[in-house]
Amino acid sequence: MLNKIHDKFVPILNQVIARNNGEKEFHQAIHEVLGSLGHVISRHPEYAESALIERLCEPERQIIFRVPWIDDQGDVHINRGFRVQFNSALGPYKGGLRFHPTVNVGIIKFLGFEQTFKNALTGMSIGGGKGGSDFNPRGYSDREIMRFCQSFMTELHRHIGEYIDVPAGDIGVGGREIGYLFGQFKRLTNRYGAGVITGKGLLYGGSQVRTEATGYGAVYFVERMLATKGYGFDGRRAVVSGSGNVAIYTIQKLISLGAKVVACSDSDGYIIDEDGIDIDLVREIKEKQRGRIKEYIEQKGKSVRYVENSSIWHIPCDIAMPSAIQNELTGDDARTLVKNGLIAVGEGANMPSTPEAINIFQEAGILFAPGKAANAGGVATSALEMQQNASRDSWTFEETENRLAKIMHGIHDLCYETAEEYGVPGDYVKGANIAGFLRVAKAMHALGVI
Ligand code: NDP
Ligand code: 2IT
Repeated sequence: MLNKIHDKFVPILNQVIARNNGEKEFHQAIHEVLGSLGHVISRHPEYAESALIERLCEPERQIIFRVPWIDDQGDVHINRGFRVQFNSALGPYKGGLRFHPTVNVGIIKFLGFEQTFKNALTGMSIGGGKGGSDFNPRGYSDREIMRFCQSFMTELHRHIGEYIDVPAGDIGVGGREIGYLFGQFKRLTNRYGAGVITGKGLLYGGSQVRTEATGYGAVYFVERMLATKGYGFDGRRAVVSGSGNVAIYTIQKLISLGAKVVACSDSDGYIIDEDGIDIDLVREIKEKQRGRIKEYIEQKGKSVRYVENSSIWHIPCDIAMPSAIQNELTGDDARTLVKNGLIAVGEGANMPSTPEAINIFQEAGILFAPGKAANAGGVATSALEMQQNASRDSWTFEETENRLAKIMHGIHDLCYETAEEYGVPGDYVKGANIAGFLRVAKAMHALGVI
């Protein structure tokens, strides 16, 4: 169930669908943004001129390449690598790399499109891009991961640079992978060009708080959103999907602000701990041992259950923070959450709620923070890392976290105020899409037809 869009945009959407055959997540992301722009175009007809919207929907450049690598048994594998350089009106392309078996060009395009608006919302000089591979890192040794990353970078290095395109992590790409990728970049170019990639380790040009930034940032956004209704986190029951980078630091921050997080998951199942999730144990299992979330029950015993083949969103909660993958929260899940008394949703992942789910939340008056606003803390802190690299400086944890909190509050307020200004108060989806669009469109308009 997709929302109606302004008549003017129907041919644009039809062209996107025809030109990007079968790429349903990309169509979905474009449809959602076009669905927010009707009011903008009546106020700013100049942004519909010179095919600006059509240009915005077409990536500036798409690179697809072969990634051959050799496993520990000596067998050769071939994966496919991608980098979609979506929009550079506001700055060099910026966005993560995803290593996951579901990756294809349509997934990378949807992520690059979303990234363009997200990065605009931060107010920093970063354009939008995304990349990755259909490589599934699960079960491979460190050496295999290293050889894969080296092969991936052997091609990618021709296309990136501090002033061109600056990748970072996403699903399946964390500190270990960024280290191998940067190591190979450095070797190929004979330069310590730290500003070419973000999410680096603290010893080699990384920033404090980058690891925590997406999760912490999402919680800061939701905190500000709850405050508009006079609510806080204290004593609230929360469910967070996933148990990767975003989920872990979302849970950690929620707990520190007084919420009780009762469940988290991985792609095999979820755990529910009525005593509240022990985040140090989750970190031990997932970050140190690279294990599965079900191992949590072996260590915890009684109050914990592990459930497979069932939706985590059927657990009653006040606050839901989907932090795993796109379209993980369906219309059915949304109905159940609303029935169970939900008050707010903060999307840590990119596009985790289906369009039907979003409609259900909004119609029920649930506070809903869309991913492109709520999870912008990761990329914003990447931009802070770029800033530190360029000035050869490094800031303390406290200073960096203060900056992150300020940026997230600013993004919240921008979305909130834009929604009011355009006659849709409380609609953070439209607020984020309109505010992000206005920044990109103004820059594109000023730069001419390129
Ligand atoms: P990670 O690889 O660290 O973690 C991903 C988590 O999601 C894992 O626990 C994974 O489980 C789980 N997962 C994947 N697919 C499913 C599924 N179908 N059902 C349930 N769980 C699933 O990735 P991140 O935490 O970095 O990314 C999570 C989301 O946040 C993504 O949408 C990403 O685009 C978005 N994001 C990430 C940012 C970052 O800075 N890292 C910034 C902004 C957004 P399993 O191990 O079983 O695969
Ligand atoms: O989706 C995202 O914003 C990210 N994966 C982080 C991108 C970045 O460049 O830090």
